[in-house]
Amino acid sequence: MAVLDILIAPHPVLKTKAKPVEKVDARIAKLMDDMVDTMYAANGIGLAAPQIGLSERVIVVDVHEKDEKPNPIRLANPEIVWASEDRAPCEEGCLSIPELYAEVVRPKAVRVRYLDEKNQPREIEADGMLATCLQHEIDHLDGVLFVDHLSTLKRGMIMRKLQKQQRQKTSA
Ligand code: GNR
Ligand code: NI
Repeated sequence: MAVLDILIAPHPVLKTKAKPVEKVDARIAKLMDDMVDTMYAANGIGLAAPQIGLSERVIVVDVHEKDEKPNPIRLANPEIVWASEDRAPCEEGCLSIPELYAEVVRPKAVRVRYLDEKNQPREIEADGMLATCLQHEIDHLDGVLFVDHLSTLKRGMIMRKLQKQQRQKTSA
C-alpha cells in the first residue's frame, strides 16, 4: 500500500500521450493497487497513471456512494469501443487542477474494453458518473485535461486561477 504524490497542471507528463501496457504483470498490478490507495487518500473518483508521473495506460475508478461499499475498478489499455450519441453535461473536477470545476459535455454512455488486474480482457458499459469518469481518465492517457474541452476563455480563467492558487500555497 502506497499513497503517491499527484502532479498539478501544468506539467509536461500530463500533456504526454501514455504508452500501452504490454502485459498486466506484478509491477502493473502493484501500480494499480497504489493508484487505488492514492485515489482514496485524495478523495477522488478516478486516477490516471500520468497524474502520478507515469506515462503508462493505466487508470483506476470508483464512483461508489458514501453509504455503499468501495468498488474500485482497475483498467489497463482502456479503449472506448462505443459511445452514445446522447450527450450530457457534468460538473467536472480534477485532482491535477485542485478545487476548480467546470461543466463538460460528453457522451452519456460508453462501452470500454480493457485488461483487468489479472491481464484478462474485459468490457464494461457505463452511464452517468462512471461514464464521465472513464472518459475523463482515458483523456488523461492522451494528455487531455477537462479544461481542454472548454472554450479558450474559460480554460484561461481556470489556468490563471490555478497558477494563483499554487503561488499562494507555496508562499504560505
Ligand atoms: O475526483 C474526481 N472527480 C471527478 C468529478 C467529475 C468528473 C471527473 C472527475 S475525476 C476526478 C479525479 C481525477 O482527477 N481523475 O483524473
Ligand atoms: Ni483528472
